[in-house]
Amino acid sequence: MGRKVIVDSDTASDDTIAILLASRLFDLLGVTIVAGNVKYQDQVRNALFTLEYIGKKDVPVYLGQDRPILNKWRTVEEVHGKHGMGEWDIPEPTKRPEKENAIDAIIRLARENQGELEILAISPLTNLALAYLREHSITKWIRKVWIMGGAFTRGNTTPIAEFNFWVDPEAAKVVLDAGFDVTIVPWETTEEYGTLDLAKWERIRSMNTALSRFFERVNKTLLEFSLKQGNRGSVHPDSLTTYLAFDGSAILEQRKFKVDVELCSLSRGAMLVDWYSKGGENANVVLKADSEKFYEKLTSILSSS
Ligand SMILES: [Ca+2]
Repeated sequence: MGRKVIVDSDTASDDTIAILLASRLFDLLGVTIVAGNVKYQDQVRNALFTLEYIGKKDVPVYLGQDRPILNKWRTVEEVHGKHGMGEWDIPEPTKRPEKENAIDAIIRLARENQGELEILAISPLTNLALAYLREHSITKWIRKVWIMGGAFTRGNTTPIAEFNFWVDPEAAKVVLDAGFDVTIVPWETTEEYGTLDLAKWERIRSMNTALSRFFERVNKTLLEFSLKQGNRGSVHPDSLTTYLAFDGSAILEQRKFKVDVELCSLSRGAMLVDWYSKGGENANVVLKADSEKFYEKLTSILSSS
């Protein structure tokens, strides 16, 4: 079996592709749902439907926090579509979520798989922060935490804050200070190396498989939004992070820094990277990645159906 992971997700558009990649590249023990992109019940439905669609109905979905610790946040249907799946009005899934809460599930799975479990946190960090506050030992049990989040030069939600950190900066601070082995793939890196331009979209379109059609439909609004923002294509932070967790050779530059998060006022949610830190480094930050390797793996999976 492959490496054991939990995907912690605010399931909408690119999250579903990250779940697909995780199900093909890792031993996916569960998907935990946390407040973020769109309405909570839509996210739950999207995750259940995705697992059914990709033939992974046996992967459990656990419901976690339906709001951040303190913040009043807003959902971003304009990025992901009315219900988070582009314009696709997905059919009602038959799969149901587990009765066990996501925070209990994270702690239990970490305990049962000590030294093995990795968390792919492609969402606000509320679930993971609360799991840590309940059971501090998870920092020793969990092998690695991969975080898609944070911006330190330009934000996608405020001038300096990336969405996941902005939704729950308190949770991000708890997780960064906890002592996990953390690798962060920040917004800037995902925008630079996780963008699929129109030529890449055309190649995916021409595959015409069940999974390529799934990709097109769930990411339709995301593509339109990204183009309107002036980007050259759709940005795929969650799936890039999932791929980089799988293939370390596709991480072309990373550095250990002391990383913190701003909790106040205008810069709330900004990631503070101490570029000249000498001691106290708490996170590995991915600065450059191999976008072609990512695209090749993604397309090989999309064409495999
Ligand atoms: Ca996400």
